[in-house]
Amino acid sequence: MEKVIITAAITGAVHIPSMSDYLPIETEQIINEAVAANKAGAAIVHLHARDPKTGQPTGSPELMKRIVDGVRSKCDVVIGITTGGAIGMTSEERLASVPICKAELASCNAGSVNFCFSPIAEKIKEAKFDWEIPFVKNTYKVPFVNTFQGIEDYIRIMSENGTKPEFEVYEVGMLSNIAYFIKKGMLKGPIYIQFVLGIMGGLPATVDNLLFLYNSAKSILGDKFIWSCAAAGRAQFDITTAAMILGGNVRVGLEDNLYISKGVLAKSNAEPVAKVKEIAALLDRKIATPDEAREVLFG
Ligand code: KMH
Ligand code: ZN
Repeated sequence: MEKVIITAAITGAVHIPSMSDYLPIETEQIINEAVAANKAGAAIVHLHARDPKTGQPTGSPELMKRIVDGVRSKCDVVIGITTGGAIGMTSEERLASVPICKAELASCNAGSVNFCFSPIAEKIKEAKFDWEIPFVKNTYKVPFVNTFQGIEDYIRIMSENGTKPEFEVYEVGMLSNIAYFIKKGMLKGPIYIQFVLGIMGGLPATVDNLLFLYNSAKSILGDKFIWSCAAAGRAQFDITTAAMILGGNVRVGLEDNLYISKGVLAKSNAEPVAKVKEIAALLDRKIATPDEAREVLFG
């Protein structure tokens, strides 16, 4: 089996600061977390920007550029930036960092889906910041929009800037959306897919669903795709372990799961990276370096 490419998704745009003091929100903190995750074994980091004072997700290209430059100056990890942004952001906001950062990878969400995390509001007794509760509640009524026109624009703008799309797939129909753009001749080189399970509105995080997506991808796209798997919440380590058994790559990190084990908050992104690296070792799978990941992703 190939080496496992570990991606660390550092902070995301789902969790809110009131859920964990360890969620990185300041720019330097996000940079340092990414660098430490790389030291712990991550070959790729997936980055979102947050307002350094309030932790609110932001599409600010200036902040993203500061984060990307900071990480680049300190290590050679493969950098992937988000174009998913946060629920409610416009396409312009979500895409603004692509031409500014010219990162090696950017997420490209492969279809529209409900992406709800409003139940978080019920668990917060006292919010640290005013934006947090309205932000999570809003996801009950606002979908995550990724139309065909949108996906086409994202692919085109990434291609113009030397950035490879990482397709985020939450539902099986999204694989056919990717196939459409392959047929249209818009995608070169191996297709890179991130299966994201466990989002309320998408496929639940079960081994059956992972197998279903993996087998569907093989029948819809053929064998020429590279895949990784992320799972939101407590299923993170079960599902990423199953993905490694199937020969896939994995994504962990505080974007997807704030806990390192039942009831125990992860104190850093390096912790889940180290844990998944340990599981990989038990499965006899070696870890890819950033350059080895580049070889696989870009040939
Ligand atoms: N924040 C979510 C709405 C991505 O980075 O592209 C989307 C997300 C996926 O986090
Ligand atoms: Zn993300």
